Amino acid sequence: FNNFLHQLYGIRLPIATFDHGTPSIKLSISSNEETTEAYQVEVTEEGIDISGSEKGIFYGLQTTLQLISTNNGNLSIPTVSIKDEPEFAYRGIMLDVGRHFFEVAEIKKMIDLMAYFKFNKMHWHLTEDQGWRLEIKKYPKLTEVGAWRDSTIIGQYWDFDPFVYDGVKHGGFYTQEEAREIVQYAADRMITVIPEIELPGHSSAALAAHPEFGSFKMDGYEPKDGKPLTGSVMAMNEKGEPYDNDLNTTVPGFWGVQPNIYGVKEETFQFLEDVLTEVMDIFPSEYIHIGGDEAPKDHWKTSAISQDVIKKEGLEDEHELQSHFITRIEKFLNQNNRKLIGWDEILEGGLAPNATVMSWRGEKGGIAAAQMNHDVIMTPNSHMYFDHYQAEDQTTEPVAIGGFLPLEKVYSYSPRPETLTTEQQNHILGVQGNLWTEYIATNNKLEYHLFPRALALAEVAWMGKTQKDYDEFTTYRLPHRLAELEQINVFYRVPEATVSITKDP
Ligand code: NAG
Repeated sequence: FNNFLHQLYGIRLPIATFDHGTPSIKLSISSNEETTEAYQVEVTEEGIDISGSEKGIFYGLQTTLQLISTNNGNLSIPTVSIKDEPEFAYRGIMLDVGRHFFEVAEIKKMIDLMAYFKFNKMHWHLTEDQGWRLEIKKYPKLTEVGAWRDSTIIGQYWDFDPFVYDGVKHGGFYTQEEAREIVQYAADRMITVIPEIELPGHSSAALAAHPEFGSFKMDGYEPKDGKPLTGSVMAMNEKGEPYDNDLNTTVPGFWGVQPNIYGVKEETFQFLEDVLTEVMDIFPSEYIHIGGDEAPKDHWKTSAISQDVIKKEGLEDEHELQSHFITRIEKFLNQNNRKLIGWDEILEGGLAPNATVMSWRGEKGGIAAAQMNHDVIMTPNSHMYFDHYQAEDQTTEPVAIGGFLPLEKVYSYSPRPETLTTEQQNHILGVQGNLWTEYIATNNKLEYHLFPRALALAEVAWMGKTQKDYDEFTTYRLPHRLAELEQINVFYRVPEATVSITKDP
């Protein structure tokens, strides 16, 4: 609290000491209930009283900070009496560090901001086709090989044929010590870090390091008519040669859906369990995210080993094979007292028995899961994809992945679909904004995509449908918050209605 106050106004306030004459802040624990985030703030001329659980007091402090303003160089705070608690228990932001690596200092800066806006989950997308970002002691090649790519495609991949590359080596990874430091830093700010280790798809970087855990050519498949299978993208490597899109022997420097995925075989399960064991040791979170999205099944269709599993297990098709794969990983996580969470594709072929679903292709997957009494996090790409453009005229904005997501649309989102019964709605644990970083290579741009949209999400997540009010948000709170972001050097997009853009990311 005081550090932030100091950054904002160059002042620190005495906390927990009551000294008449000097306004001070008294904190009292009024609940030992660990999960409750409710708090009360009483501001009188005598001072500021904040009470609640440990978490509640933390949020009370954030509210107090947000109420403070300067008036001719003096700090002022209105006298108020507030009783508050969040609408949703899960209030998240996802950061993709796979497409581009971000330094520990920037992650900490984002965690500080998330805490200030009362987010309590950071979903950390640590592995991708284009980079594996977490040190795994048992498999050092994952970061020696998988954390680096030789070059990165310039512009959108449909802009050029053949692709144009920047020729710049890109990469980086977090040591286990750094990851632990982030976990602790976040925990001190009431934020749980949920790690994501993607499987069975989006795993090219891992498979570049360990092709033996893949499913293609490694287990007896011969290309038809000498032609390799292709994924959604036909590509050239940086030397202008056709990219071996099926084998993925190098870490790809272009985006899209890659065809090479993990193979369904014992040595792969052993590998993944080893990796997850180290991951669980670093991350105490209840949830472990296992990805599950966009895994093309072509290789499984042609792999003798996969087809054998289908036969042996009496499975219908490759979708059921994916479900078999994920259910086996879930069993392992559950045995270790963790819960599996995955993108909504994990519904295909049958949902693993205890899985929580992150609904990204709209709300459909989330609705289906809630109807099956599974827990859900809503993160639809229509309202919660912060990698999308913030202006309708895309030429006025730095290049992004496509899609248009203005502030107001984020604000308008309500995570509990009305088609669900009240009981089913209770399975919607919360909401999350996703920041994919294909086109986000710098800290400034990362912040520019997050802010101010994360502020709208903060109100969606905390206030719920009945309390939030867009006009009030933009008239009273937003300008104040933007001034603070400016003060602490956070890049943000100035919303159209306020002033013209003064900063260029
Ligand atoms: C999806 C991919 C993601 C990509 C993003 C871009 C999910 C769950 N999967 O295609 O890897 O970065 O959209 O908006 O979102």
